[in-house]
Amino acid sequence: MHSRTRPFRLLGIAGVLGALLLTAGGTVAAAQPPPRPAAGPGTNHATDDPFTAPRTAWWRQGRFGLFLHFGAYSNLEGEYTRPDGTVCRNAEWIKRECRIPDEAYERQAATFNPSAFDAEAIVRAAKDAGQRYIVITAKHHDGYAMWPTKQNTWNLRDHSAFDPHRDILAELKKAADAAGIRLGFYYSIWDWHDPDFAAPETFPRYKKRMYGQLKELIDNYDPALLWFDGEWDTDHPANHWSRRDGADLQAYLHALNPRLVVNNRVGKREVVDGDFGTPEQEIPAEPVDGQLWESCMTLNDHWGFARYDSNWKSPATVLRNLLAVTSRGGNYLLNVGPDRLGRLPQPAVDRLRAAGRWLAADGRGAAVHGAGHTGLVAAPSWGAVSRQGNELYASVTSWPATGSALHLAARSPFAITAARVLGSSQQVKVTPSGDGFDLTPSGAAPDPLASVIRLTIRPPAAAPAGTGTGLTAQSWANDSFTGPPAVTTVDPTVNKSYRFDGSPDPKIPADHFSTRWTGSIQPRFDETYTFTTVSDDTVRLWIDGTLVIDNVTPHGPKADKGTVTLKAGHRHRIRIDHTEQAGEAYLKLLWSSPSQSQQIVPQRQLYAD
Ligand code: FHN
Repeated sequence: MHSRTRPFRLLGIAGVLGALLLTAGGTVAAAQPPPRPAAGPGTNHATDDPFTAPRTAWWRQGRFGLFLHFGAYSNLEGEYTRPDGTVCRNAEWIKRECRIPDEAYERQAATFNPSAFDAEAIVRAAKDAGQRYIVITAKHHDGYAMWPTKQNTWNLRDHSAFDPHRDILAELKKAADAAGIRLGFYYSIWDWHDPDFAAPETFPRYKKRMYGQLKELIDNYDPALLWFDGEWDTDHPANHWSRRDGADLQAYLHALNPRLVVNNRVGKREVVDGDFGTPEQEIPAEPVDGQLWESCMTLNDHWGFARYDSNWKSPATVLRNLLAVTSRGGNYLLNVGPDRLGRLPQPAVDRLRAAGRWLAADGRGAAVHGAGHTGLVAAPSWGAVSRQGNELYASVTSWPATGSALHLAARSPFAITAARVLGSSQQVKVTPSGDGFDLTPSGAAPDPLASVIRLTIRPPAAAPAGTGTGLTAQSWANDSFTGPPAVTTVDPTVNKSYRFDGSPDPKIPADHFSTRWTGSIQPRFDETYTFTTVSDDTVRLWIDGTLVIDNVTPHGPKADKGTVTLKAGHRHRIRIDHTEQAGEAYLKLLWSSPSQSQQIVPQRQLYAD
């Protein structure tokens, strides 16, 4: 079997003429250089609040995605027999963990022929599962690109036995668009194959090719999301990726496509990196401070296909995980590894379909799609509670014995005006009890996997939305608030991602500056609010003169939080002091309460006074 390589003489001509493209009329137009990202003093890279931005709405409301690990490693289906006859098992790490020599791995990749890859079947499986987005590995650590990249010949078009007229990412994009499913690409920064990756002096050449590949993916397939990986410090080969690299890449990507959603592995998984955190094979016990998050998990025990791995999670486990994640305000990205022909394993399809059937029945999908965390109640032991509008969805995985009650502890006074078991005509008695309510269903659980009681509530009273314009912001070109402020303005929100190069104003250098915000903050609920700051280097927060957050030890990107009871509609005094010494700089102010989901404090609730 041979691997195809492009006619390099054509590249030579193009090289001589520079990056020139023939337009439709045969005239020659200069290729558009990539847009230059905003940079330098006065730049704030935060363009919106991922918790509320239209840009992330599809992701936050979708809640449930399909992860696909598919690459040259899939061709081995999780097993490699060495020349000495010993058998080594691994999936997507098989080259490295089984110490397959480069030429042997390239030789096997040249036989890769996923001829049965059926994009419509894959999209249908995701849709039938109730998954609203798909993330497929465009390039994993082995460096093998699953699209016809022009940056090298180590890809499915130029180095395989696959039909050279097909493009599986284009096929998947077309099928996903037709089905209303968003498509994202996983991209590994760590690259075991690129000859320029390992040495620090050649790493810039690798980065140039990486930027070129990412621009190809964005230009040719318009992904809604980029899911980076392989950002961590490691060796074999040494990974020189830095936080500054991550900051530069984020700016570059958003200059190419401001709508793009990006995960935190674009940097180094800090709370300021990308739009969402990525806990892996685990579910955080409660909402994550300061950043959206998505739990990614395998459906069996491997990311890539392994023919011997039949340890599939049950539909009950998949649903419990999905309901737990949703109730804590997260997303669930569940992985399947297609086999060497590109097919989804039938046991995986069956389990995805079971989850989708449950979501599609009796309106239960509303407990997940568009739902999220509620602070109105304590997380129960018998299941999970999510909120959508004025409906609470009590998803019960431990149904009570007939006549016994489920207790729901309230964290703020609200009323339950109706209660209904979805998929059943049985009654639910709602009784005020202690710190909340007792819910007593009259019959048996209507569903063996999980049963949902929809509670219609009269939520705590809310003061009218504010009319604020933001806080007064004084900034100094020193990190000690010394002398008259260099700049005084009104900031609509406190949402600053200066990263390495930005600052509050073009007149203020990127290092050694300080900012003081003052004014008043107007809550809409009579509740205990949790204030979260995301800061670098230091932060102090006062509400009505009380110090609520005090972190004056210079630090890297960090979330701190404190609580204070506020009065609905009242304008509470607020002051925030932020100092930046050197390196990266951030300051974000978020709030949450039993009735208020976590967000950057919005402009209309801030007053400059
Ligand atoms: O090394 C990878 C692994 O192969 C897989 O892609 C997971 C999925 O997120 N990420 C890395 C391990 O954290």
